[in-house]
Amino acid sequence: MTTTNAALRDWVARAATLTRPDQIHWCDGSQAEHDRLLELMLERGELIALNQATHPGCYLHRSHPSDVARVEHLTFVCTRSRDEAGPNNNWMDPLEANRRIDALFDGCMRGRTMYVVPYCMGPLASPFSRCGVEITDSPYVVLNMRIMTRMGEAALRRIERDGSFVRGLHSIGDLDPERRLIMHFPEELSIKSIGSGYGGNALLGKKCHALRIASWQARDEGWLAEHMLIVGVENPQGETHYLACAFPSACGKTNLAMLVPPASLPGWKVWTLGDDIAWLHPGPDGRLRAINPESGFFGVVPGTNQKTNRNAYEMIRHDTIYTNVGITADRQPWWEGLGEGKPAQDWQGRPYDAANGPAAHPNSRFTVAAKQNPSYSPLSEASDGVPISAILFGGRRCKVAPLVYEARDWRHGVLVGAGMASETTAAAVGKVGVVRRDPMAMKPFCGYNFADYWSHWLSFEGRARQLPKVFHVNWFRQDDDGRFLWPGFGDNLHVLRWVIDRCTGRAGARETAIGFLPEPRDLDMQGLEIGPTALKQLLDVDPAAWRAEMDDIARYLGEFGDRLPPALTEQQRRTRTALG
Ligand code: GTP
Ligand code: SPV
Ligand code: MN
Repeated sequence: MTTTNAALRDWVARAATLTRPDQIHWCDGSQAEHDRLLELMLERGELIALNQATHPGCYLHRSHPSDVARVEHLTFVCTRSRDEAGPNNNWMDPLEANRRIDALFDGCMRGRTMYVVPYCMGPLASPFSRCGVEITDSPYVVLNMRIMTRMGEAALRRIERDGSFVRGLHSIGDLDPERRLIMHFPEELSIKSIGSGYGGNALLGKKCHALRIASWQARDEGWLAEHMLIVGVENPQGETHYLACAFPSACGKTNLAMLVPPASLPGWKVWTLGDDIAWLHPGPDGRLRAINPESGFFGVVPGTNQKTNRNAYEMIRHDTIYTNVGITADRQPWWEGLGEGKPAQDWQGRPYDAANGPAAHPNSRFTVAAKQNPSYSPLSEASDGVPISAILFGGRRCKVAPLVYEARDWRHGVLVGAGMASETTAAAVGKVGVVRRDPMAMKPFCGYNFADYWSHWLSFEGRARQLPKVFHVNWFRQDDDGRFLWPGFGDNLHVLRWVIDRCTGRAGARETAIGFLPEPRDLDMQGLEIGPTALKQLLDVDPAAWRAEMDDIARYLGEFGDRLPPALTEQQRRTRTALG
C-alpha cells in the first residue's frame, strides 16, 4: 500500500530518512494485519494472552514502569509567538522545538519497523471529521489506534480526497523520561512525540490531535473541540436529551457516559455516544450538535465492577486490551475495586505483595471498541451528530462545590467552566489529590491561549440561536470523616433528571449567588438512602467558602492579563458581589 498524496509520500520519506527504520509498513486496518501484529507482540512478550475461556480476545500489555500516564510537564505547544500558547501551556519556539526533538528522532527506529497509520477522527462520511496520519514504531500503538479511530485504507482514501491531514510522528525512543517530549505545532498541523508508549502521549489521534490541534482549528473555523463525554438520556415517555459533560481526567466521564439506570428510576434509558472527546458545531437548526471523533474507549480500569458499572464490566470481558492491570493465578485480569478474585501478579509482573502498592496501576486502562458497550448509541455514526440540550462541567471537590447548580445564562456558564477546579488524579504524572484550576477540563489539552479560548466560547452567543443550558456537578463532595456524601454512578441519573427537567421547564430551583440550585423537593430522591443532613450538605452554598473561591478565580483569571475577555471579568464580579 502507498498513496497518491504526494505530500504524505514525501513526509513519510523524510521521516524515514531521519529515523532510519529497517522497514516501512502502511497500515490498511485489516483483520489479517491485526492478527499478524498480535502474533508478533505475543512472540516478543509485549502482549500477554489473558485467560481465553473467561476473557476471550483479551490481552495484557505492561508498559515501562516509568511510563504510566500523561506527562504534562513534557508537553509543549510550539507557536511562533509565546502569547498564542498562553500561560496555560508550556511553550517553545518551533525552530528550537524541532531542533531538540529531531535530535532525539535521529536514527531512533534502527532495527524497528515504521508503521504508517492513516486514521479518521469521526465518522468516515461526516463533514465534521478530520483525518491524520501517525507514524510510529510501536505495534501496541497500531493495535490501539485501530480500536480508538477509524484506521486504515478508508481513512487514507478520505485523506486523498480531502488533500489534508494532521501529521503525527511518534517513536517510543528509549523510554527514558529524560528523553521524552510531546510537541504540538498547531500552525503546521503537526505533532511530534518521543519517549513514551502510553495513552495520550502516544495514541496521537486522541489528546494531541482531537483536542490540542483540533481546538486550534476549531477556533479558526467556528466550532469547539472539548474534553467531554456525550450521552443520550431517554425518559419513560421516550424523549431523549443529549448532554455533553466536561470533567477532568479520571473524574467520571466514562462512567457517566455508560451509566446503568438504577431500579429507582424505571423506564429511563441511557445511550452512550462518547466518553472522552466531543466536537461541537452550530447546526442549521441553530443548536449545537456533537460528534465523538473516537470509535473506542481508553478507560480507567480500577473501580469498575458489576455494581458501579455493569455496562463497563460486561464490555471489557472480551476483545479488550488491558494495560497495567494485575492478573490472577489463572490469568484473569484483576484490579482494585473489582470485588472478586485475588491477584497473583501485579501490573509489573511481580508476585503480588501488598507492600509494593496496588496490584493494578491506578491509571491502568482498557482499550475497547465503542460498539461493545451494551448502551452504544447507533447515532454515534451519524454524520451530523446529536443536538446538545445541556453542557455539564464538573470535577472532584471534597468541599465547596455543591452536587449540582445551573448557570444563569451562557455567559455565566462560560465563567462556571473557566472557574472549574478539581483534585488531580493518576491520569497525569505528579501529585494526586491537589486542587488545581482546570478550566472546562481543558488545562492539559487546550492548544492555545485560554483567554482566546474563553472569547471563542463567548462568541457562540452569536453563532447559535438555541445554546445549551450550562450546569456544574460534583459527585465527590465528602463529609467531615472523608466519606463521599453522594452514592454516584447509576444514581447520578437522579441529578441528570433534574438537569433535563430544567431544560424543558418542568423542574423548580432556588436562585442563589452562584446560580440556580434544586431545593430538596425538586430532586427525585426515591430509592436513595440519603438523610436530610447529608442532602443539606450536598446542596449547601457556604458564602465564606464561595467568596474565597471567587477571589481565587479572579486571581487565576488575572494571570491572562489584557487578553481576558471583559465579559468574563464582569461575570466574576457579578457573582462575587452577590456573595456579599
Ligand atoms: P479520563 O479517561 O482520564 O478522561 O477519565 P474519565 O473522566 O472518563 O473517568 P472515569 O469515568 O474513568 O472515572 C475515573 C474514576 O472515578 C474511577 O476510579 C471511577 O470508579 C471513579 N468514579 C466515576 N464516577 C464516579 C462517581 O459517580 N462517584 C464516585 N465516587 N466515583 C466515581
Ligand atoms: C486523560 O488523561 O484524560 C485520558 C487518558 O483520557 S489519556 O489518553 O492517556 O490522555
Ligand atoms: Mn480524558
